[in-house]
Amino acid sequence: MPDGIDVVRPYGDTTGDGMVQLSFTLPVPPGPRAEGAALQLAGKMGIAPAMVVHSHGIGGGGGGGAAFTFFVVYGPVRHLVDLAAVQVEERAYPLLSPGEVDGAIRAGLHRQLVVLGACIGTDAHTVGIDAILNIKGFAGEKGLEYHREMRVANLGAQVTVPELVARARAERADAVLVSQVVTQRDAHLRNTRELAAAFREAMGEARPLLVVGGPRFDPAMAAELGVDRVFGRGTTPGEVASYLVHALIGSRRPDTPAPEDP
Ligand code: B12
Repeated sequence: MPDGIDVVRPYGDTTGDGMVQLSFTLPVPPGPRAEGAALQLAGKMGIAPAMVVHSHGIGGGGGGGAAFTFFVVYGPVRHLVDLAAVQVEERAYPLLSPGEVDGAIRAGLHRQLVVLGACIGTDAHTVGIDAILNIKGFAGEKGLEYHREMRVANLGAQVTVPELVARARAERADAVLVSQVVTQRDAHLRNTRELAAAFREAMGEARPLLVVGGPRFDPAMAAELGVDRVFGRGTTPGEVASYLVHALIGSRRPDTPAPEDP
């Protein structure tokens, strides 16, 4: 985007043509009527003229045929995007290397930083919290277990909030990291509020740092949910490690990073 341009439109074939692509499912068996229904919806959403570029039946109906149709619709919108009005949660701390993280903990805390991780509620999606915690990490970055100056306990899936509070107390956790992937009926929001309330009640001001993450969280919701920080999709372990240093120790880059493992 050229400098100084604050108003943009989507780009498809030519600059500013407004083309967007949208996918959705309707509870209608596949066929011309379903495609007509999809075009009606697209038109009401401001995509006009719209094209159904893909559709197929999904789900078994009572008689064996598909009861639903999945669509991909393509077409132009007239809406403009005002970049000056965009509000997002900006990262307010520097990204540190693993050596800088360990150096900061050693110099600032004089002991290992204790991290507990878990999926709470009925959520069994552990891949996200594992990506952040396990040594093998994510997106080319090592997980928090890699850090010599961190002691990490990954409690796994379907941990109850009372169990997590008890374990945090027993381990004297500095930070509790919770993953929530299932968002049906806003379970992720309800579970996070329950987590925050339980820690507040059990430990008050002495509670550990509370960090939640998952692909459908809005990082701007931390205060509203009663936690310290919310991470969304694509988070890397380095971002989390840097945040822990920033929040628990202070964000100044350490003068002497600790040597990294070969
Ligand atoms: C793998 C998977 C499963 C596996 C999970 C295996 C496991 N051990 O984790 C199995 C088969 C068990 C499963 C089961 C179910 N699943 Co499932 N699953 C998925 C799938 C395909 C991938 C999820 C994943 O691993 N992503 C990769 C990781 C790395 O990404 P991530 O979780 O987003 O994590 C990143 C960030 O979000 C962030 N992050 C995540 N957590 C945290 C925590 C902290 C502290 C921080 C800092 C950051 C952070 O960092 C990570 C790295 O960047 C998704 C669809 C999809 N493509 O996403 C569906 C999906 C999540 N599943 C879904 C559903 C509905 C289910 C079931 C209910 C299905 C059923 N009817 O039985 C069950 C629920 C089981 C349960 N009790 O939870 C839905 C959820 C819908 C919703 N909005 O709620 C999805 C979106 C599929 C869909 N489109 O319908 N599932």
